[in-house]
Amino acid sequence: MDKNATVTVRAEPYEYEFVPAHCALLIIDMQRDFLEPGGFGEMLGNDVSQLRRTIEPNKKLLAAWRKAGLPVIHTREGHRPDLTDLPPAKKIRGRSATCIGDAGPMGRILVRGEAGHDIIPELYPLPSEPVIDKPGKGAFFATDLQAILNNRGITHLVVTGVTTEVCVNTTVREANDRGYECLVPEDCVGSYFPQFQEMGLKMIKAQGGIFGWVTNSAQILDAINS
Ligand code: TIU
Repeated sequence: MDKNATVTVRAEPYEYEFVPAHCALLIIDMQRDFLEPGGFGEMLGNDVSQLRRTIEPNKKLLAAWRKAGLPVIHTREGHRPDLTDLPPAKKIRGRSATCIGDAGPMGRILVRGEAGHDIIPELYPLPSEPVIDKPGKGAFFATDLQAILNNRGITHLVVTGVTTEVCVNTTVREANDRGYECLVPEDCVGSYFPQFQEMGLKMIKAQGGIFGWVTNSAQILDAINS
C-alpha cells in the first residue's frame, strides 16, 4: 500500500477518503473495567458482552494498521491517584454506593495505575503508540491529543472503542469541531444499550455526515489491502 495515495472506503452517508500517512486509528477506552467480566462496568449491572463483541474486529483493524505502519493512538478514561483532576460533580453523579476512586473489583475505580484502568490485553498498546490519559469523556478535553495529531500531520481519524454514545460520540464531536474527518466502524464500537448503539451511529452520519462517517471494519480492511 502506498501510504501517500488516497484510499476510498465505502461508508455512509457517502464514501470516505483518506491518505493513510495522515490517518490515525484512535482506540477509545478499551479498558478492563469497562469490558471484563467482574469489572466495574459489570458491577454496575451492565451487560459487558455488548462491548466484548468489539474486541475481535478491533484486533483485526489494529493488526492491519500496525502492519501498514500507520499511526495508532489509544485512550484511557481515568484520574490521578489523588483525584485532584476529578470534578466533584463527576464523583457524586449517580448516587452509587461505590464511586470513582473507591476500591473496586480490579483496584481503585478509574484511577491511573490500577489494573482495571488499563487497556485489555487483546489490544495492549505497543511502546511506540501514544496512550492518552483523559479525565473526561472526550479525548481532546484536558489532554495533549491535539498537539500529537498536529505534530504528526494527522487530519483523519478512524475512531473505535467504547462506549458508542458516551466517549466515542463525545470524541468524534470534539474532533469534528477541530476540523478532523472521522470514520467510525460500527462493529468496532460498542454500547451497553443496543438502542444507544443504533442511535449513536445514526447521529454521526445523519444530515450529510454532520459529525462524520460510519462503515464497518471489513470495508476499511478491503480499502487498505486493495
Ligand atoms: N469510555 C466511556 O464511554 N466511559 C463511560 O463512562 N461510558 C459509559 O457508557 N458509562
